[in-house]
Amino acid sequence: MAAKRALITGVNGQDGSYLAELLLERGYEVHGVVRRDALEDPAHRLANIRGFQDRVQLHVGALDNPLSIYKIVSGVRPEECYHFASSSFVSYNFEDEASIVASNFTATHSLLSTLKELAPECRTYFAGSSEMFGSARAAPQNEATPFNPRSVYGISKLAAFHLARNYREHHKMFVAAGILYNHESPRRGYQFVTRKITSAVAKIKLGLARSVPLGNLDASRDWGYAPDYVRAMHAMLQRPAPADYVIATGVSRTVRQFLRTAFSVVGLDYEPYVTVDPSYFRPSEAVELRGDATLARKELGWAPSKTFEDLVAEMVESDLRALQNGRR
Ligand code: G4F
Repeated sequence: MAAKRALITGVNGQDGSYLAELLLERGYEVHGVVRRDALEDPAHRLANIRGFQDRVQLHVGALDNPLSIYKIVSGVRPEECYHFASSSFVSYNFEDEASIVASNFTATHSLLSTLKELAPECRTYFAGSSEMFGSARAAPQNEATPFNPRSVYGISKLAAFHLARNYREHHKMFVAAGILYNHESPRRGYQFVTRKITSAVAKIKLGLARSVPLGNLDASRDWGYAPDYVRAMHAMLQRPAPADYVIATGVSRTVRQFLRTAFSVVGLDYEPYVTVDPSYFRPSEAVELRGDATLARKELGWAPSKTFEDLVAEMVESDLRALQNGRR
């Protein structure tokens, strides 16, 4: 039987790279979209796919250029498409608004409208986010919880989520959306709090840094393990019919708990090494963001595989190894 063809936008990001590995293991022909600047700085921008890049067919494209997406989809004719390329940092900086809307909403529209024309049978995954719940009315949140986004990031993701639903309901395309809570790994970007902490722990342990500046230590998040979350995405596209699923562990922890756990991996107490910098503060949630993945457990047979402690340890140990091997 011919291998299934999958197209992944943002294949060099955390989720794109784990998903590419999973699909390769399962015998797919994997195509990935990357921006030209990634090819110009492969040591950094393609680091996540370094181990298997030769098995992924890379296409240079920019999702803000509909013609480039049209050409890629027309050449690949994917049977499954996973759309990750977007702005992923939750910024409250109003100057970022136009670019966030362009990468999260307009680019999703370009991709879906192109798939409708060229590959209407393609099964598509859209990456929604717990930020769409924003200032949530209740915890834990599930697929029926009202959305109440309060960052441009959350608003643009929610608009794209409604667009994805529209393509499913109106154009009868197979479009499934994950409403994903924070998911972390050694491939997480350094701007996110978990990686910022684990890379600082590694530097402090090796005497390369003295402290880490952070925002609100009492902020809480439902943190899971990224490779588990890409398993859920793949399972969504294997269902008889498309739907939306919350993917989360159901347990939230504070930044302080993350810190304590990360420093304990190297036998240190966190307190002497942390400074609080108000510039990292964001509006805090009155109701915590914590997900209820009952539907995914029932319909996708999905469950997280890693404990919080093991996730944190894997990230710290990976950052230590990278420094010891001169990679960071
Ligand atoms: O790691 P974060 O920046 O992730 P955030 O904002 O929750 O967003 C991530 O998860 C979302 C849900 O899946 C995605 F939609 C989104 O794309 C991204 O992947 O911040 C986590 C928490 C926040 O409450 C923040 O206020 O950590 C708090 N925090 C405290 N000090 C900090 C810091 N966050 C960052 N980035 N840097 C700090 O120094």
